[in-house]
Amino acid sequence: MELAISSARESVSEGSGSLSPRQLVEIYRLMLLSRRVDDREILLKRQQKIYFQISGAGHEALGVGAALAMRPGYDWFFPYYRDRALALALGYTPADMMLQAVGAATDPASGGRQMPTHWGSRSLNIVSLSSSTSTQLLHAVGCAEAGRYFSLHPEAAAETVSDYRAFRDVTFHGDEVVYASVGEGSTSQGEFWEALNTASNKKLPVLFCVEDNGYAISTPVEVSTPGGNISRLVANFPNFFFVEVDGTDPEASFRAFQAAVAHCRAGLGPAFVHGHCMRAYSHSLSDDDRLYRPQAERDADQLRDPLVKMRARLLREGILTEDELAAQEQSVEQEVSDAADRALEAPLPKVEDVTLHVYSEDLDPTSSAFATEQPSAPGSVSGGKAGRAPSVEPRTMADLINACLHDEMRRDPRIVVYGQDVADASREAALAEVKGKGGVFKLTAGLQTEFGSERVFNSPLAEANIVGRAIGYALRGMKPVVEIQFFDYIWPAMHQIHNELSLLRWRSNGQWACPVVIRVPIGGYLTGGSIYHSQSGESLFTHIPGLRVVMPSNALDANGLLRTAIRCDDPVLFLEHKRLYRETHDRAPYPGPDFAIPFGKARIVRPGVDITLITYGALVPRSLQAAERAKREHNIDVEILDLRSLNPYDWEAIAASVRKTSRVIVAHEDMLSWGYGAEIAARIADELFDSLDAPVRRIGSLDTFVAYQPILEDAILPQPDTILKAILDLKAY
Ligand SMILES: Cc1ncc(C[n+]2csc(CCOP(=O)(O)OP(=O)(O)O)c2C)c(N)n1
Ligand SMILES: [Mg+2]
Repeated sequence: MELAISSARESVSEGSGSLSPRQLVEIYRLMLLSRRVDDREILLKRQQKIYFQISGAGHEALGVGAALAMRPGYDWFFPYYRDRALALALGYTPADMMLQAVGAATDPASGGRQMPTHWGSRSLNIVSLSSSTSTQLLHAVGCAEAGRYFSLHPEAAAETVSDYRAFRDVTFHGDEVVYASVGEGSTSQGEFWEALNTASNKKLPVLFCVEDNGYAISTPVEVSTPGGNISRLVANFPNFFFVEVDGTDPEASFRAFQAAVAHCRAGLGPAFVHGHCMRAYSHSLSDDDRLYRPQAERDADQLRDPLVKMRARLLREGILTEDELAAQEQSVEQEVSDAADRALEAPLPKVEDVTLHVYSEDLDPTSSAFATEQPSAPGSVSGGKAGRAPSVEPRTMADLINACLHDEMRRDPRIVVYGQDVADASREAALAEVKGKGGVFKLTAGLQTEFGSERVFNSPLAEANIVGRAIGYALRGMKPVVEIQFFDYIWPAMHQIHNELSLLRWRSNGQWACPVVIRVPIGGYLTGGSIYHSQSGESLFTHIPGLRVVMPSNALDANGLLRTAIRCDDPVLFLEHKRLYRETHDRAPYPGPDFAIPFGKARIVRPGVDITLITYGALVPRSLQAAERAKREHNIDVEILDLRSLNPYDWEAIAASVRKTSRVIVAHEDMLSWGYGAEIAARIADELFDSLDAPVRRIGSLDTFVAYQPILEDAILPQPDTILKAILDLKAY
């Protein structure tokens, strides 16, 4: 099969003449193979030997047409679950598919972790897909951006030792094309439009394919798409090549893809292939389309079945006889049946390996390699805005985050920084006259001026766009350090963070990874910040496996932890408390360009023997105030632990302190109920019960939102007095 399809591919690239009989036979064979794998899976599902089935039946012609027009292992692929024929035509085997269907350890895409049809292959550049519709379109955009970046800066592809780059093989080609497909129903997702936006704006070589089978499960196209035709809605995006094609005809599909690929490869911009195909079976084996499609409609659709039509063509044109078709059918059946038999015998995944690849197995961000001990000698300076002053001067958290970004971008050409308003000025010419914006909090000030607009740029006002593209960049070996302007607006990116960013490594059984850093200003105590500029909510993110969550409380920690975040091989959510950005009490001298702090290491802010107070973020200075008063006014000696990183967190430090004091308070700014403290308190109660002389106490904000009027904000958020009262109560217990 490999040989056949590559010979088809070779000769089709020669020109636009008709396909040869041999090529048509090969195309039909691939379509048939795809259908028969579906049929075999359906049988296996009915026999309860596999656990889920969704078919590519009716989409085969489009898939084979696309694959023939592209280069496997050279171009990049972000397909969706109906792309079985595409995968087979790229070189995926029926055995690979069957291994996933049975959930075998040797399933090459996921090691038994994902449902069937969730393709993934490093050698073929098929990026592991999720079940979420349309998320992958943004990954495709970021992937294309990374390919372009490496082509323009090949030196950036060089491997280095000692950080995440050691684990990323970078390959790129100046004329590579990125394929990304979805069903017509999925074009309603915002991420579809966000992907078209950036691909169009940046003239990226992304080939979007909409496989329009007229239904999204039971919802017909006119319900999802105003006017019923997506091509009409997207027609005004600049720089695109558009084509609408009969996706049940493999030759027409191939020609459409050939023209689309040529446009992308020539660097003219993205392409949009809208293929009208059909659904030969119900949506999945869990669906029965007789419940919502009249018989006449289903019958009419069956007349468009690409397999039936292609078979008829081969006969009509005298390319194959009935006997030859029967022989081909038999050989395909045999291949599929052998693949199924082998898969049913395949070893199952080991239960003890189930948490492998939640995080990087290669680089441990808690390791001592990230403990650079002391800041380097005073007198060293960081260039860039923050570094212009002598480093012996104490600098704010904002300054030292900015200095770290400057240092790291100098060190590593693979770092790109983008987000809303992070550039100094998108219109470069303006920079001759203006100072530059550099972020609404000025944390990225001067980066564009020093590193240029290719590496530091503004994104559209779309948070899923920011995170989704970052995933695409990172899986190619780049290091995106992106900014979400306010924690309060991270929610449109939550889908990307929860279902994609944190999951890619695990669901692909370690084949793919996307170690992105997301910097996010968070928190309240702003006097007027109100509901939408004061939110906390870190526990929603520490609850996501695969994601590191860090929250420094002072300038030095912010500098050292951000450096570790950037050099880490896992995705990191880096939470920066806005109220702490420019406080004078948490300042520190610039610690030098290699200062790093490992994750999962708490800092003892204040040693004490009577009570352990576990906290982080803006509650560190407030806890310190309360503890000083407790000592001064009541002679209670409180030990304060600043966790600094929330996932992983420093259980050893917690346990050692609680064993010493036997009394413990967990304090945070976020709401009390289901907050971060609940987990810590529960674990202390569970594992340190014998060391406790009193119940574990928690402090958090009221279970409500943060109000605008300062007297309300003060009442809602925990204050030093709240903490002092808890200290006194607990000591008296
Ligand atoms: C974000 C998201 N929402 C809902 C679903 C559930 N779902 C799976 S497939 C599907 C319909 C998709 O229709 P379409 O995009 O037309 O693709 P088709 O299955 O018709 O090829 C839905 C609603 C999902 N997988 N992801
Ligand atoms: Mg559909």
